[in-house]
Amino acid sequence: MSWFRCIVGDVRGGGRLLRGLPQSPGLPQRTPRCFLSRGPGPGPPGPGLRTRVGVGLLVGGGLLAAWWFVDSEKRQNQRRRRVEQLKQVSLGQGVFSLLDHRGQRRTKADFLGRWVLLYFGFTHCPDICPEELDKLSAAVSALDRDASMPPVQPVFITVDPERDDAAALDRYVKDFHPRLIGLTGTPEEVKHAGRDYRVYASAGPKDEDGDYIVDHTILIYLISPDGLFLDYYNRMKSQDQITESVRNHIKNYEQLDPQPEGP
Ligand SMILES: [Cu+2]
Repeated sequence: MSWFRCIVGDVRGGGRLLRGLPQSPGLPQRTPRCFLSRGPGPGPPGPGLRTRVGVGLLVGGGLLAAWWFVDSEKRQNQRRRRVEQLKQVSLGQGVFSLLDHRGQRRTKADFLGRWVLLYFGFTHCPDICPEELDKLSAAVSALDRDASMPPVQPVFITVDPERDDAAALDRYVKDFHPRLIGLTGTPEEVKHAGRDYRVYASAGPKDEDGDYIVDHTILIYLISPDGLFLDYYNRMKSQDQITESVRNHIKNYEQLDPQPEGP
């Protein structure tokens, strides 16, 4: 088979080969020069548009996968570093084993994998504990209404195990959030749980009715699904401030840990 070959530039200098241009003899050397060739055919046509797009997509996809891998590695490393830093804070590092308001034994491990808002108080507290638990419950309810947020578990641990048995807690938690878990135990168990969060609690003198007030730390603690203390909220924090803070903690945490949580 024969066809025309066209060369741009000086043939002796190894000019660029063009294929299929019409024959145009007598043109200056630097313009395409075409001549009849009897060599092998031009072969199959070069890569088509579809092939080039396919290759482009493959290369792009490969780069994207590499970027994703590096990025997720980076986030995992950030997460590991943060967990180590939080462990050094050494708040809430121990384990507790207490009875819930239904009489079931609950340990700290039962709450792993869940966000927890934790408050220490006592059911006979005249004003502060109800106010703080109202705030805590309202923050949990606000987060419940946000479909992008995982459920946050509200927990109340008594500092007054003498009066707050499971039955008393059962009556009390109903006044706040439907998911609120009340926890109690022996004085030693309760003291141990409180000490872990550096909670101060001291019962005052009894009045003629045997009633007494317990002076105690007033803080709401935020615990991550790793069981680590992340933040605390004092009485000055409003329900909206708590909600916003918890929301931000959850968002930051999920950015560091893109894997979905287990059941
Ligand atoms: Cu109180």
